[in-house]
Amino acid sequence: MLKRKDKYVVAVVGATGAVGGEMVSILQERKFPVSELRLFASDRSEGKKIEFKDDEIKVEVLKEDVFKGIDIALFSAGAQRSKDFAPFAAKDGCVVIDNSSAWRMDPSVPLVVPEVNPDDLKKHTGIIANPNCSTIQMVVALKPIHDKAKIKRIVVSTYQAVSGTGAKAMDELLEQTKSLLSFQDVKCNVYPYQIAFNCLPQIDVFLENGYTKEEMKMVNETRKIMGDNSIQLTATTVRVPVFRGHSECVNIETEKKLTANEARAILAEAPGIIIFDAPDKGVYPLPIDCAGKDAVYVGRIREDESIPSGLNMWIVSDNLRKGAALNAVQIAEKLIEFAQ
Ligand code: 25A
Ligand code: L14
Repeated sequence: MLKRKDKYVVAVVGATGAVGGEMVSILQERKFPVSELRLFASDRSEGKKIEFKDDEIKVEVLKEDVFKGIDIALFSAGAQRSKDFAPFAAKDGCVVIDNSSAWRMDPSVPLVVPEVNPDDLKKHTGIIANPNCSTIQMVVALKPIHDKAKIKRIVVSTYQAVSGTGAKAMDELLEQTKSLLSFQDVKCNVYPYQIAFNCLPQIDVFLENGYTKEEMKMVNETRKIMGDNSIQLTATTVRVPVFRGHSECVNIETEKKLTANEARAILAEAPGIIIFDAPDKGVYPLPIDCAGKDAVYVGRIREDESIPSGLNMWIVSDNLRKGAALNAVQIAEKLIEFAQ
């Protein structure tokens, strides 16, 4: 457990990356009680300077023995780094909040979205997992409905931004777009096929059951976070040429019938959600509007007329913020609240 202090020594591992950079700015924006910030990345970035408050902090190379004296480490340097280094951090008394898929399904590791299952944090033993971006925004919107009407089945299709893959993927979308607009050949380094002006129905690797790993993360993580293994769920995850902001088309079947208005009223009261739903005025959430914002935006709420009790909705959120860096910092804030 984290010991209560006025201020904490905080580390960001992967600080030069797309999510790591966002973590540094969110710590600053939310006035997180930081006594010292340490930044780590690969040797490629050693000595690079990153601004934090009125200081410039030098990026250090990640090593096994750097964690002594660090209270909280936010990891975002890929699953392999998390597997290799998080145990060393935990051994040295540092609480790890890990943004990768490395530890999420480990039964001894809490998988937490503060609006949904904050109390799971109390059981941590040094490593806490931050869920997958698409899963986070979906459970923020579905938990309040599950509590009122019990969700039996979820069918979700995602439209995911390239920033989920990191800074290199954002460069690839930009470069391919420039090439195509100037009649040059496109180069594919990050994705298997051209992403500019295209959609790719593959995120992460394919598994034996024909689903992608990203799709199965949504299935397994949703059940773990909601604490209900009886929820049936099937997912199709698609990459679209959007820089920032994941969108999701979500269909649910509930035990108790909810009208669209009842669902809207439940979501209007729920934490972390903003409803953008006025079809008569053409109002619904768009990734370009949600980029840089903290909330999970919900719109297009309507009854599924093909079954007795079902709903459709469109859920959008900034994948680098609520989907990653913000959720991790909110976990750290909850840990402080629980600290003694
Ligand atoms: O989420 P991301 O974006 O995928 O980032 C993942 C995070 O995990 C870290 C990684 O650190 C990053 O912080 N990480 C990876 N392996 C790690 C390890 N073993 C590790 N941390 C610890 N231990 P990093 O130092 O590898 O990341 C820096 C890379 O991210 C680029 N970048 C950051 N912000 C960016 C951005 N690129 C575009 N837009 C942004 N906003 C960063 O770019 C660097 O590539 P750069 O501008 O600092 O440098 C680009 C130059 O680097 C050269 N280059 C690229 N790869 C290599 C290389 N040079 C030598 N060897 C390479 N393998 C490029 O040619 C370019 O000139
Ligand atoms: O959190 O968009 O497991 O490429 C791995 C790949 C998140 C997003 C995770 C992507 C992700 C991701």
